[in-house]
Amino acid sequence: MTNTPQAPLREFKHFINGEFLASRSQKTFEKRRPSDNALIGTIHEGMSDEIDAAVQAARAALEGPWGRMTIEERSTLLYKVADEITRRFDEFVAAEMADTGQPKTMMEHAFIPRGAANFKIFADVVKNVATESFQTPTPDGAGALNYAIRSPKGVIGVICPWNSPLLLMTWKVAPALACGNTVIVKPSEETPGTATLLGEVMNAVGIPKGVYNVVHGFGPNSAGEFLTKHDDVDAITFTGETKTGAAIIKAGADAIRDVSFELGGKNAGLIFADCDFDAAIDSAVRSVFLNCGQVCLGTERLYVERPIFDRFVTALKTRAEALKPGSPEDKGTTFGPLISQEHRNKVLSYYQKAKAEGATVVTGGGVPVMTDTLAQGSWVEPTIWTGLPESASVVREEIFGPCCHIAPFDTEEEVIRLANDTPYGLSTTIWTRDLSRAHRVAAKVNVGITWVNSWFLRDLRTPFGGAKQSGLGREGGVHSLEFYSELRNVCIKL
Ligand code: NAD
Ligand code: 6OH
Repeated sequence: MTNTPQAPLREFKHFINGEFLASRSQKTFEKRRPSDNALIGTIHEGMSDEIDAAVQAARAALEGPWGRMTIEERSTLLYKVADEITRRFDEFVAAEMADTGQPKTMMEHAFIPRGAANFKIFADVVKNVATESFQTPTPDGAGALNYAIRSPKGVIGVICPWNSPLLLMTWKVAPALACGNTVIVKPSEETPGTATLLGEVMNAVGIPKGVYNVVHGFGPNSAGEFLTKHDDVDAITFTGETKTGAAIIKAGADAIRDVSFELGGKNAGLIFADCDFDAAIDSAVRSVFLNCGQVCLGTERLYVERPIFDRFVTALKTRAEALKPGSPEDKGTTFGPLISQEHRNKVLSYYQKAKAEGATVVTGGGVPVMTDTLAQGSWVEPTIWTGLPESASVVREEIFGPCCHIAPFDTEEEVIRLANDTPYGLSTTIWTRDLSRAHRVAAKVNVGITWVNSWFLRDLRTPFGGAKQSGLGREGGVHSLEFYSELRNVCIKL
């Protein structure tokens, strides 16, 4: 195991109207690296002055060259954004790796390529989606033609989490820009890196100033809250915790501001005895432990049909114990740290609660032994519990850590009831070779996304979002266009 190399201290400034700016208040806060808790930079904290400046720049850009561009011209520029991210691939990988501590291989193969791909996908979607039109009968027999026009919604506030920063931010910024809006991004206070680099990319490819703005800071009484309360912001798109979503709705209630929310989850995996066992185990290892369990679509509840329960628990334990925590740069590292010491305290408090509530700890439950500087990082062990009732807090509450509870089930009806017994409704995975059962169960689990014999297999044209407390609205493909544009009807009497 090697230490993570020291990097020069970075200063993360806001990106407003095409320029990198310090906070007027000069307030800054520290960015520490999750793998070893080393100080890697200072972040300027934006307050209402910075949000005001960014909103003004974004509003002005709507009236400027950006507002006059054709869809073709905008799409061409978005392709250039994607190409420039790819050209500066190593810098994006390094920035996200430093911010999150997750293995380089995962950044290289999944998260950063997807950040670039989002721009191409939405450039294509916006060019290829038609709007509806109707021939309407009229009493004089001449008729009328009704058709719809999409226009930009305006200035969009984009509030982001830390768990896969570039992927989740561009999944919102790309369709917003494709539809002709301008944006103010408030990255998570934990992950300033790639949002800041994207400002350089925007300037390099000629995105007009004021179209893409970034204001760093926290949520309450800081950049996040000031953005959600600003009178001249037309809509807020947010990914993060359910309780933060509630605060954002309250902040925008008087202004009747439109919102799109991707929120928390407590996702279930349903493993039937007839499944492809090895494939189900491979998938469970990913869905429970990828990104150190900090994936909204991850699985924290597994229900396994009784005939294969013991075999499944043993196999997942073996695989969990084979994960290799280490420096994100090491090729052999397969398991990263949690995002921060604060989040580690939260996850470890659930590890304690599970024991107090009577769990059988199949594996993990503590902190791994790390050497040298890595000993200071926010590491926890991959953890599996069995034996808890459904009322236990680790079975009910979103932990957002590398852990799961596994329970046996006997019938299809029972497992559907267990899967749905949660205030959340983001995603489910179903493992079975019985196609009829797969369709039947998929129709009955109340979630936004169900994967059958797979997990995190994404087609970016599909509707994405959560049921119940896991979200409001859908994004993806044409569904993103619905949110990021104002659809207006024109009725022409013929
Ligand atoms: P969080 O809600 O704590 O923070 C998200 C963002 O909101 C941050 O930028 C934060 O500064 C900001 N914020 C916090 N309070 C605010 C306020 N009052 N007003 C305005 N902004 C505020 O979430 P997190 O801890 O960064 O991310 C983890 C959570 O995100 C988990 O619950 C996870 O399930 C969820 N998530 C959901 C999806 C999805 O697609 N459904 C995807 C990723 C993460
Ligand atoms: C959450 O942590 C990951 C969400 C992923 C997506 O929104 C996506 O589009 O793949």
